[in-house]
Amino acid sequence: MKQFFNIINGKEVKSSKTFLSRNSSNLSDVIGEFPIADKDQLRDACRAARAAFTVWGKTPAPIRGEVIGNIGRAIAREKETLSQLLSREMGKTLKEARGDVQEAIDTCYFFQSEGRRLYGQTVPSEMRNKELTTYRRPIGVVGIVTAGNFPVAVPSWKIIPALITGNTIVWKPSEDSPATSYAFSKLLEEGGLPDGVLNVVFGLGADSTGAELVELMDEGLLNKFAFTGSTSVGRKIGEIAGRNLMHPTLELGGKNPLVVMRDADLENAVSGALWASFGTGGQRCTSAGNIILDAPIYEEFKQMFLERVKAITIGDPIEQDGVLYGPFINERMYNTWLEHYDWGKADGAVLLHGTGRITKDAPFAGFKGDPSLAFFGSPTVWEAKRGMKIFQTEVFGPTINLVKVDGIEEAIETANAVDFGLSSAIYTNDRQWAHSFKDAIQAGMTSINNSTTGAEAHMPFGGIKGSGNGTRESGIWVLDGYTYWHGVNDDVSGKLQLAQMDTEYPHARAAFDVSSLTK
Ligand code: UN1
Repeated sequence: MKQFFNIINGKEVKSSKTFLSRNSSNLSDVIGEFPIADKDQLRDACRAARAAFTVWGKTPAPIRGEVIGNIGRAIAREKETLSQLLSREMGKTLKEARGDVQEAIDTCYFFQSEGRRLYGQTVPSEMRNKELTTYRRPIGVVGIVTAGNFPVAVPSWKIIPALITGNTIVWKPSEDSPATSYAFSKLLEEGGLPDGVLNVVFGLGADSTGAELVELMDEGLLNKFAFTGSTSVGRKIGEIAGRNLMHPTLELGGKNPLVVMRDADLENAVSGALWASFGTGGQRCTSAGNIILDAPIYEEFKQMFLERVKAITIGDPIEQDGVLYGPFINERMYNTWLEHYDWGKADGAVLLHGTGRITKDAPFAGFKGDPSLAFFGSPTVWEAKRGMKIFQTEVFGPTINLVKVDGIEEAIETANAVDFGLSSAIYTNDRQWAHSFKDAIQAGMTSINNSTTGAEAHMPFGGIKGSGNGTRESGIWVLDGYTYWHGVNDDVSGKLQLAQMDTEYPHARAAFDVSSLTK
């Protein structure tokens, strides 16, 4: 079996405990054995990152940009192999895996040139012979913990901006996709990162390496934390970061609304809703949670949607052709998903489609292959109402609710009636309705006539309410998460000039009374 190691200060480092990574579509296929880094190893990684920061933080930003460009080209060269590994390990389709990897390439190419900008400002001073300028400065050592559903794209949204701005990193990748993360890390190294700039520590999350890395904020070993995952873990990280006066990047859960109005192109809306609900088996933070349907098209949409649901193909996305979605990323996520059947029943929601795990005894017509090899979920559709637990709670898996409303106002109110605010979508051709939605929806991201998923790599990604703490990833906006502003006053007057006190404020002249002209 292939053995993998932590990467600390450029060296491969073993740990005494290990875990296995498996093919999510066939759990008997072991991909490799990975270390569970212990707390001392995490401290070593932080110290290596601290030492490397003194060099990397001072490397000219355009040179750091060259390294980022090299990384982008290395990932582009390995795109196909990396996508195959990603699909095998994590279970998304190859088409989606290629998209995941492409998003990292796009991120590298965007930030390569940012190395030649990273603009500060020149600001006029109120004093003569004095110049004011601002600089973006790196924050220091960044701790990163990421989820397994986007093993390349989402880490790249953190790692690449952190690197271009001169920070150094200790990254704990998800235990669901460690081989993909290891391969990605080697391509990052290949680009020309000095030893210690990127340290990669493997392990589990709760009560393991992930939680221990978070704790190191309290030991003063980290200056910044970035996390993508559940709202409950994000809150804990936010608390620890807060008492250490750090501003973490937190990308958390969602219960994303997709509204379909009475005038919408229904074919297009059904396709968008199906993809938003079941693409990646519903395991995206941007997946749709509630499809909010305008009353006049409710029945027609429901029939069209259910027909498309019955025709979905599910299976191992590498072994079978035409699969829309593959397995659950792991057994724990399957078990958590299964619970929502009880919530729906308890609240009186109507189950329109879905039978839990796909097995030989509970088959699904569109399933290809042997369902006992992994955890595959049957596409599940509920008729639900505002206030029900399945309406309010993020269900990470192939589940969607249809919710009936009457008119744009009720649609927007319903869309906002959850504690999350990540992505959102509306299907309509009415400019006024689209405008009202855009104006009133409580979300960090909105699509008009497209799915809730599929943000482009250079747009601000992030949410409001329970979906995060207002930080944004991607594009120019992410730079604020990995830099602080340094304001510099340069006084060449040769004397002590006091702002506000020695400033030559003008003396106004005698008041001019306009009414004197009309008297
Ligand atoms: C996530 O699920 O954590 O917008 C990220 C999208 C993808 C990223 C999703 N580009 O759906």
